[in-house]
Amino acid sequence: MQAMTRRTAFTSVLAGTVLGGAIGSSLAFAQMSMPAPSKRAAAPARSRITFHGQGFDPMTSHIVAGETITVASSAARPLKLASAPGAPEKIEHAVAPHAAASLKFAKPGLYVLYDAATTRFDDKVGQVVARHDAKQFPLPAYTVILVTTANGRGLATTGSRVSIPDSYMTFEPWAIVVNAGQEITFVNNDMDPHIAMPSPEPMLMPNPSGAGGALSSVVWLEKMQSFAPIALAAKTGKGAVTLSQPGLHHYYCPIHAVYDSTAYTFAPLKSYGGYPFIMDGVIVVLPT
Ligand SMILES: [Cu+2]
Repeated sequence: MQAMTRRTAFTSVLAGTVLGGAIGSSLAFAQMSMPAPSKRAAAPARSRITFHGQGFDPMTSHIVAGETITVASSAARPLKLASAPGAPEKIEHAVAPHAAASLKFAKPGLYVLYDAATTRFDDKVGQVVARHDAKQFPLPAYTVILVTTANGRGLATTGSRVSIPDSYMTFEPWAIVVNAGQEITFVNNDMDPHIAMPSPEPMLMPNPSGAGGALSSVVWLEKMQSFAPIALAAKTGKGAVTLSQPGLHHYYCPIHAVYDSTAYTFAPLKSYGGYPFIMDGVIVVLPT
């Protein structure tokens, strides 16, 4: 299967790209914040993402501003990389079949990258969703990259409350940024029960050999230790969690979405009021 092929060599590599061309602001940023790296905030470096034709592996990465991520494609068709609104710098980058692109992230922030050929950003819900005209519908192709300063910071905190509306059945807002040790609350305003639990993606897709294996283990452990499933009863069921591990936490509702390990992405379950939106969300935890 083409989608399962893990390429170890590229047939071609596109030249490195400095995003946004904002060299001036990058330099200014480098001068203003170069504190000593903190062990607690050490990012599990995921410097390589593979696009398999339907989805990306891994679906979450955490790098330090100024670092480069290689997006390699094992797909037979072109990848149209695009960034969702809210990213500090806009990304639009085509990656040819079996080629790779180097993306340099100059500014801290949360970057949701998706394949614009099959996936779009929905303003109303604030997250990506599969395009109805895509062959792979209802599977969206997306990957989330957290870019922080060397000490794990560089993002402004948001509110710490996540709610499930009774209309769309998604987690709202899709992304929050909190401090380590800060309580995050969930409120379910929907008629159906929901669950918030860590994404199984790193567990299902380990890379057992080489340096990547060790990195996968770090991510796996981080995810496993992040939090226990939170059951949210119908009509105003509440839950709370406090995360101590800085970094990017991806969670989902296992009642209404499932990770598809052959497609490398999540699938929404039918008969779901929020269909085809994936009932997932991310929590960025900043070190204190
Ligand atoms: Cu749900």
